[in-house]
Amino acid sequence: MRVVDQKPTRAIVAAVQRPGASDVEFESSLAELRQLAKTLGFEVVGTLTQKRARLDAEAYLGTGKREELRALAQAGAEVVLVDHEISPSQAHNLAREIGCEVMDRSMVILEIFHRHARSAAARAQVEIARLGYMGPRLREAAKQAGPKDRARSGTGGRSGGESHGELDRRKIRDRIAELQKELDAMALGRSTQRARRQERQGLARVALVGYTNAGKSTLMRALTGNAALVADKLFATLDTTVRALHPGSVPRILVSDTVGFIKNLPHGLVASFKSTLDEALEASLLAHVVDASDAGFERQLAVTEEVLDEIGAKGVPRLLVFNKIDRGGDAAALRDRYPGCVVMSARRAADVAALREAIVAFFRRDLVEAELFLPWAAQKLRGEIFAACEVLEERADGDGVLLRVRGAPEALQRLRAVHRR
Ligand SMILES: Nc1nc2c(ncn2[C@@H]2O[C@H](COP(=O)(O)OP(=O)(O)O)[C@@H](O)[C@H]2O)c(=O)[nH]1
Ligand SMILES: [Mg+2]
Repeated sequence: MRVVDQKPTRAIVAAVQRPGASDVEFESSLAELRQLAKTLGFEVVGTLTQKRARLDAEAYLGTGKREELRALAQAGAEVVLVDHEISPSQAHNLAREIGCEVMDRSMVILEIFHRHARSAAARAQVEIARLGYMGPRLREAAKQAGPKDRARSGTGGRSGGESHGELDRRKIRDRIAELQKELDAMALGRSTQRARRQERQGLARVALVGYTNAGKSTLMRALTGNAALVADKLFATLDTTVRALHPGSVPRILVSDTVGFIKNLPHGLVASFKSTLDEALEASLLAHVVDASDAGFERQLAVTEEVLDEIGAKGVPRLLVFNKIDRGGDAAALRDRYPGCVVMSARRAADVAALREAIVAFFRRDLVEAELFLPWAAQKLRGEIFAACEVLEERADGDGVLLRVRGAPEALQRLRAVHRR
């Protein structure tokens, strides 16, 4: 939706605190929304909150607060992010009154999922959720457009008396049905997907999973540095959230940053969240990043593991990473309780180096030695072999080169298969 280049979109976060919500819950939800906004590349320039028994039926905030928000927005903000799911008419009225765009929590989250959806299934699932969300909003817009709109109906091929709103509603319904059919067909084609996955699993891939704000993107940057984007054709469709570990290693290890878990995930978005997370299944190692300084980390850890099981990642090996230990948490107790875990701070270079070592060690663990014969006619494969394996010895041998290599069994198998083609 917004392409962020040099200048980030300035956003204001606005929220009503109802009597049921404790200060801690309220603050934590706001902090999460700010982090979600940052994930979208927004710069949060202000926050406006109000204690109120009920959300204002007309425009979410009370009249006085709306005035305040308008002044704040006019001082330099392009979008207001509301920390609730609000109705289309509330959003519409608020936007009109304060004179800038309004996004509610669901819309912010949908935008993030949209950016993370890679597989055809994830894209279809997110699109369905987006259409479900957009539907009522288009209707609201049509209603606001009012009689003018209706007067034009009956022309231009529309059946008599059908307004733009009704037409859009029908189009959306049809599109959702179509996407649902596609999804069903994909479910039938699962076995081919699995095969493709296995092929990819032969490559060394580690996916960072965990809650929003745990430090995944920070660790991603720290682990991959300014390494060039991965230009492997297998990953041509992937974006900047996949990068090579830097400094490099043999075999080359790819790190991917997955969509974060969200504490306040609107119910209607659960299915699209899970489908978007399914890229984690393509990794052979999941680095589960936990904010050790968060009082609720144990519950977050449990929820993450549950959902990973649900999407079929139960068998994928884990590396538990307790991050932000500089902010709090008991390192000794964590090491004791979760054997094999890494306790660290992304702010300490030595800790990042230790995490890198743990990841490299994982992929080294089950490397095997093998000999590959590369005929002179197949020298194009050389680069691929050197990227996937450590080459221990190289000997010219009659019709080609004999390479003694060390690599992952799956990678060796894949190379042999390509070789034979
Ligand atoms: N104190 C501290 N802050 C961290 C650490 N790692 C990340 N952060 C901060 O936590 C916030 C969320 O980090 P981010 O990487 O965006 O989290 P993500 O949502 O999991 O991708 C950012 O403000 C980071 O600067 C850490 O080890 N210590
Ligand atoms: Mg992130």
